[in-house]
Amino acid sequence: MASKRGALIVLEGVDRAGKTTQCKKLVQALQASGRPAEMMRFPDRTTTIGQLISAYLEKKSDLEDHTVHLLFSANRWELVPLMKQQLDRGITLVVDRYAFSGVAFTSAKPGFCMDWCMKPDVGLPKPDLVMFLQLNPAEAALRGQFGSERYETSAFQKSVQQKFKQLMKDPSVNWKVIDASKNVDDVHDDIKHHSLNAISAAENTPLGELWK
Ligand code: ADP
Ligand code: 2DT
Repeated sequence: MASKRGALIVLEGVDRAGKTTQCKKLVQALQASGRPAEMMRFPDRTTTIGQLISAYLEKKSDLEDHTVHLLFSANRWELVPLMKQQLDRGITLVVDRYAFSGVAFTSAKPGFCMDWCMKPDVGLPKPDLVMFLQLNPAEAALRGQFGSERYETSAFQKSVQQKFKQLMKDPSVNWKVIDASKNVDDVHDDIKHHSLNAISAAENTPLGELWK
């Protein structure tokens, strides 16, 4: 009998909402309970495309806005074969940002519509669960200052938050909003609860295609 597939679980949210902290904790908890799991993050700055993106985010290079949007998408597509292979092997993937960040960040720039921004990511592996870590800007500020990378300003993050709100209206995606203002362990409990449900459901359903 073929082994059951792993689930594709994505964490999204604004800057400092706790995405990275929670992805790591979820992977550890899943592994500790005997469920194979691996963490991924986008952008994956280790590939050749990822290095171009990283230089752009660090403001070491400038890239035209459409071009960098397509590079972010290409950075996901280049990892699709590996993602599918791991999911097929029963490994659950816990992903820090995905196509939703892609659309929210680019469509927050002047002159971009969400429809255009979604197009390059149509057909990517569809997450079984997308958790949006909700945190208001005042609480995020208590967790530290903005860094110096591109997009790390409160005005831009505010527009990004609005774009995420619009994306979350799409019923074709299994969104769950998580209250990220709670302490790390309580947030983890919520995330684990939704993840275990998604892992069970994914075992009996084929992997979907995003926005198709
Ligand atoms: P993100 O990946 O969303 O930007 P991080 O996981 O890097 O967020 O967390 C940002 C900062 O907030 C870190 O210093 C982290 O230790 C802290 N942090 C994360 N989760 C919480 C929480 N639930 N309560 C308080 N501080 C938190
Ligand atoms: P971190 O590495 O700190 O998460 O920041 N972004 C991300 C985009 O503009 N488009 C995308 O497709 C993705 C995945 C969000 C990465 C920054 O890059 C932005 C913050």
